[in-house]
Amino acid sequence: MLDAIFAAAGRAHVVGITGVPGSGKSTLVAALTARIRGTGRKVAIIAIDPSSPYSGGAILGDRVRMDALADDPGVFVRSMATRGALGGLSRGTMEAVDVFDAAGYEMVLIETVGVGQDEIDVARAAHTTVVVSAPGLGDDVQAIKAGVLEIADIHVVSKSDRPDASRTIAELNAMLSLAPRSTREAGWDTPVIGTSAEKGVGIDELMQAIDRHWQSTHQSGDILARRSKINERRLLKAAEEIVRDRFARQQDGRLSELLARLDARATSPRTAAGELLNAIRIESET
Ligand SMILES: Nc1nc2c(ncn2[C@@H]2O[C@H](COP(=O)(O)OP(=O)(O)OP(=O)(O)O)[C@@H](O)[C@H]2O)c(=O)[nH]1
Ligand SMILES: [Mg+2]
Repeated sequence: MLDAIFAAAGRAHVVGITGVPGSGKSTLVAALTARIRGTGRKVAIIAIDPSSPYSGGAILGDRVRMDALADDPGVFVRSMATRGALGGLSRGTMEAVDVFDAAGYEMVLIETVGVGQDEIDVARAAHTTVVVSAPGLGDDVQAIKAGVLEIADIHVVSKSDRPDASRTIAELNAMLSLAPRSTREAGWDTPVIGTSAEKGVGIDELMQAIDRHWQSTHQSGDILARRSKINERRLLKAAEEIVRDRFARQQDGRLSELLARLDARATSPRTAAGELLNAIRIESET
């Protein structure tokens, strides 16, 4: 069924929204979704790991924020745990994207808490990556701290109703003007947009920037490279998973035998790995 769904997918605009805990992602996603709905498009929201220790109580808060959207049949909200997947997004996340895509949702928004590797991961899964920074969460611009400056197609400074927001916007603009050209995409100037979900400021501008980025990637042809990269990553991850799964099933047989030989230094890890892969292949052929 997943094969059929994958074949039917490929039209949706997948937008990753990432940022440090509490930066206002969920509030922004709710406001943005309402705005996108105004254009008639259907929106699916995947919120990654709401149970994370970094966002205690977020589920309830998100429910409240998403409540206004709950009665809208054109919006589907799905929370997903990372299930310990390296890099935050599990294979299931991308399969959920396929399901929404094939079901005719024009926009799929993926909200991930940016704590380490996760924001890089969402950037590799999305066509457009929005990095959210909140003013006053630290002295430095948080995006720099997390090393995510170059993954952002669009920077958002949330809570722009706060007095220190303009300083954060200025800092981000200054950092971007220093960023090496090589990390920039042809024909795209990464905008820095101040938003206040509470006051309804900048939401329209953000939606337009997201739409413009989508158009820009199509005009430059970059969308093809992005799609290909996403597929490559999914293929490698799936292969990894299959191999890990098969290894686990070798636990009692071939694996323990190889381990014994390794312990005796009768073989090397590399040679043993080759033998293990051979054993797996023979197993799957029979
Ligand atoms: N002043 C102000 N506060 C905001 C705004 N948007 C969100 N907040 C507040 O910031 C806090 C965090 O908002 P969330 O939307 O839950 O942030 P988040 O990034 O999704 O948080 P996690 O998912 O826990 O990482 C809440 O208390 C919001 O009320 C805004 O535009 N202005
Ligand atoms: Mg959230």
